[in-house]
Amino acid sequence: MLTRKKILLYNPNTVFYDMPLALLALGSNLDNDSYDVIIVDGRIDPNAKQAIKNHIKDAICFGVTVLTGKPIKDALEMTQWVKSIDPELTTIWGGWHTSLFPTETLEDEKTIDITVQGQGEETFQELVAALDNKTSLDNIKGICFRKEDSIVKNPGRLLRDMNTLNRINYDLIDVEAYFTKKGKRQFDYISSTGCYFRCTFCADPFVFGRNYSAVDPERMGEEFEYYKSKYQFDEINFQDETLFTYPKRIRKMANEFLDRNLNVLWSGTMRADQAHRMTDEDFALVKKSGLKRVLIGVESGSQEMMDWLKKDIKLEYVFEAAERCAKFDVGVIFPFIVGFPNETQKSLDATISVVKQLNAISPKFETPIFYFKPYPGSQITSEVVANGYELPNSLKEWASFDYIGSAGPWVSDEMYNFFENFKFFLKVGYGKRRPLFYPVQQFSRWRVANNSFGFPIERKVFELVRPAQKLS
Ligand code: B12
Ligand code: SF4
Repeated sequence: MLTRKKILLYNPNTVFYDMPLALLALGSNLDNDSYDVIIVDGRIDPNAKQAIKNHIKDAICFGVTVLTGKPIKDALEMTQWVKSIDPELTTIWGGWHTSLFPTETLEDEKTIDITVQGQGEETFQELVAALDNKTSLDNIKGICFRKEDSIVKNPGRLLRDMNTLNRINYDLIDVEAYFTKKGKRQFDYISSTGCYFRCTFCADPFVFGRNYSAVDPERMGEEFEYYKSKYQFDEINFQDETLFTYPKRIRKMANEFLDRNLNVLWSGTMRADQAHRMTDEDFALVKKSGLKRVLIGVESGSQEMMDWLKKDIKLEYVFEAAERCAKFDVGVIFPFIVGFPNETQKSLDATISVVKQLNAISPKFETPIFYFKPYPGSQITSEVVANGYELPNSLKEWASFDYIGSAGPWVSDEMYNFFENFKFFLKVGYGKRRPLFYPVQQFSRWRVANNSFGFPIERKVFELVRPAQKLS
């Protein structure tokens, strides 16, 4: 019997424990008879280096998935370490950061041999075959690579229909280890790639050119029946950019769940305009099929600001979505962003007001507020850069470009302090009811209603007892 060649894949360290869907997608689309895929996850494997070392000798390549920000630090250290052990092993970086910075990444770091742009399954299949057979990389679409002394960028690849890709083989990871780390039997899944919309703070339109592809609901029904019997999860966490793009598809998916008696809870992303297009019967159906929570990006309470962000959403749709989710007992996370370039006090006040109104509708609503950070690949970022804002220009600098605790220069200290207090007292006042803390919760609500955050002694005490966790 021929021994299978090894493909080593690495997910860098971050603090959340979402399953490494990118690496699973790559590994599941390689020929199982020829290749043995090893996924090492810096978040799960206590000794990731040793895990890599065990396989490095027989590996064809070392692939890393890379998000912009702190994960780059670990990705970089691990790649340099791998190269120091085996300088001949081809190292490949893929994911959002290298989709945004194909050539720059290679220019900056000699230990990275190839970067991959956009959807990766087919590109990786071709890359692995070329590396295995020692053939040319010249015709592989969607990559950037070193050739003699120069860096070559090949043409991009069109988005492939997700239905033509293989079912994800979750046995490539230790699924139970993720459940344990998450503290719940929550299964991660992505049912679509890309997004049709054009929000100016988001990189998706740049990376996928406003294209979109989704798995058919019938196939999802079959897959989940199989996965559920195998992994016994309670919840499905959809990682799609916009899960509710087509109400018809979601209706079919919900019916698949019900017909197959899946009996799971599920969560995913929904836009307010998509909620507007759904009927009450649709809401009743998705609820019955297990919908637990949706995430609806609002970003701003000001219609003017929303229009500037090209959200293509009317503020009234947000309230309509909120009322209907409350009616059907569906939880909602409504994320907001403050501190956009040139954002006025009027716009901030509008956001504060909408946040308060949403919290008053249902105890199942959350309104996280983020500070605008010019993530690369978005229209706003291009504009601020044209106006003199300097983005990091090395991988090392990108590794410190983390969104927690590092608001953009458009956020004054005063504004930052206000929102940190606002967020804290919102959470205390409108969070889980705790009879023992009833007076504190009521006082917090008063503080929020009156924007009165002087002497935030409650916050100081809380932070002393439970210091804030860093994101990544
Ligand atoms: C899960 C997730 C996370 C997880 C990461 C889990 C992990 N694996 O480490 C957590 C919760 C930690 C996270 C955090 C953040 N995330 Co996030 N996250 C996602 C999300 C929802 C899903 C990612 C995913 O699994 N996709 C499914 C897989 C199959 O797709 P994929 O990752 O694109 O992989 C494909 C290709 O990129 C390529 N590929 C990927 N890796 C590799 C590697 C190789 C070797 C090859 C060949 C190819 C390849 O092939 C894959 C298959 O086609 C995406 C949105 C989305 N739908 O993609 C946002 C997204 C990636 N996150 C984003 C952002 C902004 C953040 C945050 C800043 C906070 C926030 N507001 O969400 C933080 C900070 C990140 C950091 N600096 O630590 C942005 C992109 C930012 C960027 N430039 O990197 C996205 C795109 C959301 C958005 N539209 O703005 N995130
Ligand atoms: S923010 Fe969401 S809806 Fe807007 S472009 Fe990005 S992925 Fe699409």
